[in-house]
Amino acid sequence: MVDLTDLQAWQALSLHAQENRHIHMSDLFSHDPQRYPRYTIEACGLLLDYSKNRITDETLTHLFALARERDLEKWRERMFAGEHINLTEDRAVLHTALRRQVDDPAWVDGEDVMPAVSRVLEQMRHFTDAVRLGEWTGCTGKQITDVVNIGIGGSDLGPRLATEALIPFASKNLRCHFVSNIDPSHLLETLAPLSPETTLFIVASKTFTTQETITNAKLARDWLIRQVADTNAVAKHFVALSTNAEAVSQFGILPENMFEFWDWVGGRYSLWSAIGLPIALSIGMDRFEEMLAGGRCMDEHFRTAPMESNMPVIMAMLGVWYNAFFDAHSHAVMPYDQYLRILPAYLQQLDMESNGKSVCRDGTPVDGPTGPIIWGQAGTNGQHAFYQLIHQGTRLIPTDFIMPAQGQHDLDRQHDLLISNCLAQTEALAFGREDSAILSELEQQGLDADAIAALLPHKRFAGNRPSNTIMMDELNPFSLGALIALYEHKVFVQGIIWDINSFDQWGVELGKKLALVIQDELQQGKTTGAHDSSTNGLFNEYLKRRGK
Ligand code: G6Q
Repeated sequence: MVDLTDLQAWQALSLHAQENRHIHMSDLFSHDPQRYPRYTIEACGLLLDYSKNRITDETLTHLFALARERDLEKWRERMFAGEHINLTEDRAVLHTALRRQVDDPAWVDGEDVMPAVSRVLEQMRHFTDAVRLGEWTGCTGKQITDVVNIGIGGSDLGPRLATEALIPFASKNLRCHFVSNIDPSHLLETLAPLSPETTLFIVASKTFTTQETITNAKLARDWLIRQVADTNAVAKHFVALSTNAEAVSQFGILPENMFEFWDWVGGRYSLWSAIGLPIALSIGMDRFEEMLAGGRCMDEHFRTAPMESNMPVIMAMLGVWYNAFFDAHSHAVMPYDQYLRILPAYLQQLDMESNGKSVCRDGTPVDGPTGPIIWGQAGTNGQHAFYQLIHQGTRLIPTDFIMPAQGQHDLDRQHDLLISNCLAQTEALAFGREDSAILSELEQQGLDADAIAALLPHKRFAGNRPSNTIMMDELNPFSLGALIALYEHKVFVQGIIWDINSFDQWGVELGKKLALVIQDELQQGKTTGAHDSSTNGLFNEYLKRRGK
């Protein structure tokens, strides 16, 4: 594969970036009254306004040329066709099949996977109906009131995001809790107010070997059996979501209580699979399928829309632009909706685990920076904390603002206040504040010329800070599905441009292995001494402080 920076489109883009380095969004807007309609697109109920970016038509032309030179369209088809594009794990990447119409075949290694997808969806429907209607009861015949999902990473963040985001659509009779951390405080604090007779545990683990999840699941199983004094209780209180039937059965969960998924579903792309069971329990299977439909709509858009009006492609290429030519190390996501407060954490995994790579597909070093640091928080909280750095710091931080037009409560005035903050931030970031406005304000305050001159640099807002705004009618299962799929495809496109495998995660695997070594040493009460002096020192200090 040709190095990124050797590509013709890249070189044209690089020259264009140098020539337009000092262009200001104020000028771009004042020269083009049509800039908003020109740089706004809609898909699947989402509106993307990308006009507040440091781009012109020429920038976009170069960016799309780059995507074409990188064969984006071919790679996109390879993904949807179920080819093994996850090379290092020799796997297909087909989470899109999970949200396909069940009569629309999807092939992996010569087999149509849709009958299996459909079977698990039916199993989920049957089970969620039974629990929600009170037909599935705990071991003492009581209705289930609390669901505890035990899982981590991809087996936690997706279902947690969607369950929390869709609380307004949730059953009032069933509360969902999520336990991920191996720190026992997480599970014990969650269980403290719960009754074992009415609690259902979901052990969510693709591999069913993840230390955190299995340790917490065992602790939960002990808690249940001890409290109800019935070793058979597991059958009525534990279900598993996994690809590993053997390990599930060894744990003691009945085969009929296991919901299967497959190795072509990556962990961080798995909320659409059986891993979505807590979402379905919370909002019901019909609503869960609306979420799948939102994802499917975005798949169709991504697959068929020309690049120039393709939302994930546009967002991805803007990210590539800032990453490469504006030294943008991070990308912020600010949902102006409290129900989306988990979104930044979810996208952190989706993006950083996928594109936090430093070698190309063929193992050679990448040619330039890859995935940015993703961060953010639900608005308006961040405005009173870290937005300062986005406005006046030395780094350029492209930011996505997300806003539903309708709030979830009958409090229009307060929703207007929320949204006015969101719009004001995008405006301030793009246009800053003219010196003349600051001067007249300071003069009105009666300050003398020296004081004004001293204050002016501190009060100056240069603006020209880029943002996207994504608006939807309301946050509901369909729009949430479309939004998540939008980001999934954005991450995919960037991976293609950087020529990396967005679908493995060897860094995560390393962490899992290293902890096992130290864990064994701690159990023996001594280190082999094979670590560095810092790790050995901390190990011994830890034992000393524990009185061992
Ligand atoms: C996701 C990652 C990782 C994974 C967790 C949990 O893409 O692989 O976050 O989801 O490590 O793994 P299990 O589901 O196998 O327990």
